[in-house]
Amino acid sequence: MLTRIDHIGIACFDLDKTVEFYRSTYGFEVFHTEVNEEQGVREAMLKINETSDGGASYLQLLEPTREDSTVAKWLAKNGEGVHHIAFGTADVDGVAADVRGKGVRVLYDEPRRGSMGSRITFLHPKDCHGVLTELVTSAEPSSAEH
Ligand code: CMX
Ligand code: CO
Repeated sequence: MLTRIDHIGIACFDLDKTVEFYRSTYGFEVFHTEVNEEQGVREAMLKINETSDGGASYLQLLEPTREDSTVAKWLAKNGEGVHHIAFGTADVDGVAADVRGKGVRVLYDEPRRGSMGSRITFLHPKDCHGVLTELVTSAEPSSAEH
């Protein structure tokens, strides 16, 4: 069961400048930053609000760390903008299996590590009406998440 919009992933050329735009324009502050070498990104998570499932919704600002990363390739083709959406669930394995059974390509055999120790997988945009879709289970889902 998907219970929240966990984050919107936004690809940018310069993470620091983009963070400053969201801070000075809207007042959003950085909640967390990290480099995810496997995904080839340096990222900032800006928490927007808590959600009723015990989780939260974020903006995920993404800057590529290497030329061959998926985000670098996407930026070269499209320029900056919304790269993916992510739905939160307490059971990324179960939801991935369910959507796979409905004929949607799930990109990873097993979920991989995402922001803040979460477990993530992706659904192919060509099977999701043009939207690269991520599924997320937080590192420590609260008991309220279901
Ligand atoms: N949104 C919508 N469509 C997309 C897309 C995106 N983000 N990325 C690629 N596509 C489309 C392309 O436009 C292209 O369509 P056309 O054939 O009609 O031109 C098609 O998908 C293939 O695109 P491509 O440029 O050849 O890219 P690849 O097939 O090499 O890779 C994908 C696409 C989805 C498999 C790859 O981006 C991927 O594995 N993504 C998951 C991992 C990821 O995005 N990590 C970064 C974020 C990490 C995080 O959120 O923590
Ligand atoms: Co993401």
